[in-house]
Amino acid sequence: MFKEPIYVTKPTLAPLSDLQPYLERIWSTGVMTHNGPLVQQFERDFASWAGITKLVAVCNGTMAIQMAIKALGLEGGEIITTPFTFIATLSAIQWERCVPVFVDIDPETLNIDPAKIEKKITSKTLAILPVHVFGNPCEIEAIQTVAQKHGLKVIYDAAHAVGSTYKGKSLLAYGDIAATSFHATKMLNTVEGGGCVTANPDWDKALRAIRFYGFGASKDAERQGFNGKMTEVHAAVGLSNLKCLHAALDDRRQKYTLYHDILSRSGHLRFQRIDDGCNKSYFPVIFESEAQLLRVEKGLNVQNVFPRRYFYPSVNTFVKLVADQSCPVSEDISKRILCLPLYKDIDRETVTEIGRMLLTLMEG
Ligand code: T4K
Repeated sequence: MFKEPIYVTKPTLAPLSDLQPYLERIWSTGVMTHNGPLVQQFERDFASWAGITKLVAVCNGTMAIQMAIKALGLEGGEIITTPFTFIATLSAIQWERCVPVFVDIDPETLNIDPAKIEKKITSKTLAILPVHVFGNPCEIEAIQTVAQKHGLKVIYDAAHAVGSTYKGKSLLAYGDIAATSFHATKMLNTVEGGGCVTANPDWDKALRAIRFYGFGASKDAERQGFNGKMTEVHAAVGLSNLKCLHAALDDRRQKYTLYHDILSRSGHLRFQRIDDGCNKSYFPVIFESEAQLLRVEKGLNVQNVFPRRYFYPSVNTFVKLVADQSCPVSEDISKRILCLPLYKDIDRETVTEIGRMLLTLMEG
């Protein structure tokens, strides 16, 4: 049994001494927010790190999705999305008065199944909003083909996708707009934070106006907006953490492989089928049944290990929020999937020990 509890994740943090100079700048100038110099620097440095044109830094990942919907003028329409996601995807859609239409997932990749999208398109459909689940790239070409055929916009929920690539480019470069998260639990964190990425200058301009109450360069409000700003303090945390991002990604890949090597010895566990460009930021394990998962989870909890059921329940089953729409694959996987502890500060011995504990519990 571990002395201290081991949770599913821990923030990746740069040494405090790297943050200090940024904070001193803020304290000396008094510029704390409103698109200040550190937010602008974070946008430039992150864009250059990821090899994307531009980033619009915002206050969180949920707001990034909402802003993307607003910038593309989709309010009130139907948006096709995945049920296998965090509730934030749904809430962003609903706050923009859009109707979520769920399309089931591929049981191997855990991403939206593009072959099932077309059947759900109606005259009210305006966009497709897939999620790159656990940083694993969606079937981008197939989604683009359906979108183009029906004149739909594509917004990727890329909350997990920092550090993932697809065909040699950052995964954030795909879609009309990609919305990511810089939450404390994500690969790159600004405490709370998020960002929108688009190659279209008009949408980029719209996003910048929306995040600042709808104001553009003039004093007149150019459009409807709200307060979606990232603060200077959050950008400072992001700038210092950005310097450790490559190392954090390497570390994550190694520990992912370690878990995979150990757990592959069980003939009863299944893993997400991932593309080479996946950032391996999460380690999900799929059990044969929910009963088996609950038994193993309980056993790990006794050893002071606290994995998380991402994502459970399947979002289409939140019946107080959405009309009943059956998605059997997502509902089934949601009940059988558990994400194991994986983060920078967890050492290889602990990963090995958790892997072994899990194998033993499987036998019990
Ligand atoms: N789209 C998708 C697909 C998402 O997964 C998310 C967020 C979003 C959109 C929206 O992005 P944001 O608006 O959040 O930027 C967590 C995160 O809060 C959430 O960001 C994330 N997805 C979701 C998958 O996981 P919880 O409820 O599991 O968080 P919590 O607080 O239980 O944290 C998990 C573990 O992390 C804790 O056991 C301990 C550790 N932790 C957490 C925090 C907050 C720390 O060590 N320090 C911390 O400050 O939702």
